[in-house]
Amino acid sequence: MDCLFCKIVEGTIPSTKVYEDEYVYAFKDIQPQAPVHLLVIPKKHIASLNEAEPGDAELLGRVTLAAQRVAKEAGLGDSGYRVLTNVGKDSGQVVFHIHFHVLGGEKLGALNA
Ligand code: IU
Repeated sequence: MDCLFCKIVEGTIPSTKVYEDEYVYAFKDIQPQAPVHLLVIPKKHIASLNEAEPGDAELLGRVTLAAQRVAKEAGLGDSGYRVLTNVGKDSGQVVFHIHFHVLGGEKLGALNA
């Protein structure tokens, strides 16, 4: 499958990894929108939240908890942070492998800014 994030998981495209387990991979965004900007993804290819199925519930729970983990490890546990996933064209999603942005390290702007 020609998916950039699948290739990052496989290691054929380099990334700066911050966390990995059997199900989840997390790395630094190459164009950070905040002092801390990480991406947390399931290793399984799911195009977006729109394509997630009931059987993905546990996996998405793992991804969410990994987002908490990398945020805390980046020092954001007390200051707070934002976790978001873009879904489809109106959101601006450009990579169609579901990913959760973890943003923080400064006071973040309004959600739809
Ligand atoms: P989006 O939610 O699909 O819009 O976000 C995709 C993100 O993937 C975006 O923040 C890019 O900077 C980031 N990214 C990356 O980290 N490494 C890459 O090789 C590519 C995009 I292409």
